[in-house]
Amino acid sequence: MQGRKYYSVRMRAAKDGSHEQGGNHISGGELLSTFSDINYAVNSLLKKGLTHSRGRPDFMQIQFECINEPIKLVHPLKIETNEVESAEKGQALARKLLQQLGIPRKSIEKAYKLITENSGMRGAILFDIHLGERIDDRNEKGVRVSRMDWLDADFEKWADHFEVPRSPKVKEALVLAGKASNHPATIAELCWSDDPDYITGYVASKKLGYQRITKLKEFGDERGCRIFFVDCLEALDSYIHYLEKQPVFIQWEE
Ligand code: PML
Ligand code: MG
Repeated sequence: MQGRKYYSVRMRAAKDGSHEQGGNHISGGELLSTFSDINYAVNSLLKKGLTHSRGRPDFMQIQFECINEPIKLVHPLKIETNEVESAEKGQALARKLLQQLGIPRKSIEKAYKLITENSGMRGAILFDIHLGERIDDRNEKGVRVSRMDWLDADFEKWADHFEVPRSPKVKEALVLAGKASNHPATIAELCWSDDPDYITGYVASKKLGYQRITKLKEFGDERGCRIFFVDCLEALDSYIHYLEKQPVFIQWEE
């Protein structure tokens, strides 16, 4: 892996116009690819965007660019699955985990209010745990964590070992959560899917790992959430730069 040239390959798809025109976000995807695999990478992102449960896109952008910076290797987060009976119980557990991570209760409540008001975003909200306020200025776009991947063979070995589904959705979420929580300013990430057919979500952090919660919303609900609880006000620009630009491979086995 080291010493090879990699390309960041990205896709975003929307319906009723592009994202810039106010269209509805359908799907996004991030990969790192060698030059010889770009064809495969572009096709897999194309398929992802074209066959999405949120609907048929009428706008899609796929782009690739060469990565010139060294790629950071990050270990996967430890994983735990919390089976819950209802979305209500799942959300109560999510709040409890956020409190365990030292986030003030008042900030958690404010964050939930923000989530309810911004459920159609394609990127993430950055929320300062001390101020109890959103601190990015990306409006409805949010911050898109990018330039990251996990080689399938290594992910599949890891998934079999920890008895986790080998699903691309789980892999993508673990890649993103692993990259983000590797930065010291990330205290926690709270996420659930905007896909109507997917109700599992998670609270991720360096301290408690990737805490999967089997139910955080009802089937059919297209409102998703991705919010980072951060402690980084004075270094916001470099934090956003890390999330968007630092190339990362998740790697379990050497
Ligand atoms: C997403 O679809 O955007 C996020 C999925 C989060 C949960 C993945 C999992 O099952 O662990
Ligand atoms: Mg989605």
